[in-house]
Amino acid sequence: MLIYYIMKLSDENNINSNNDLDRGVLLEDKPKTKKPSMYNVLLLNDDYTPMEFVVLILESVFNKKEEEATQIMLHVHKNGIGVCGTFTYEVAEAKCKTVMDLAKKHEHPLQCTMEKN
Ligand code: TYC
Repeated sequence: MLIYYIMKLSDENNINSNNDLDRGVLLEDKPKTKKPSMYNVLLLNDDYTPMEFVVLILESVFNKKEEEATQIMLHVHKNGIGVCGTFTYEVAEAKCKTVMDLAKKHEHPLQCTMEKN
């Protein structure tokens, strides 16, 4: 666990200071502000999943408006793979599972995966 001190160079005005800050007194643990790792959720192209179904997935699971959902779907259709969102690990995992469950329920071969951003 990291511990930090605030050290202040004594200048003429502070040499005899009784102020804790000026004397380098242990204050507290360093605040933990580490950002979480982020993960891209990716859709994979296939020859059978209807375009309309992919657009519906992008709207309902990834909160995309119709225009952006259509752009992402067409990107995946043309390039084979595309990012539909970036999330923390647990959220990305849950989104992938939702997509795979919906694809299975509707008997489409749509595949969804995730990668570290
Ligand atoms: N290639 C599919 C088709 O022509 C459409 C599609 C787009 C499928 C994106 C999956 O992730 C996908 N019907």
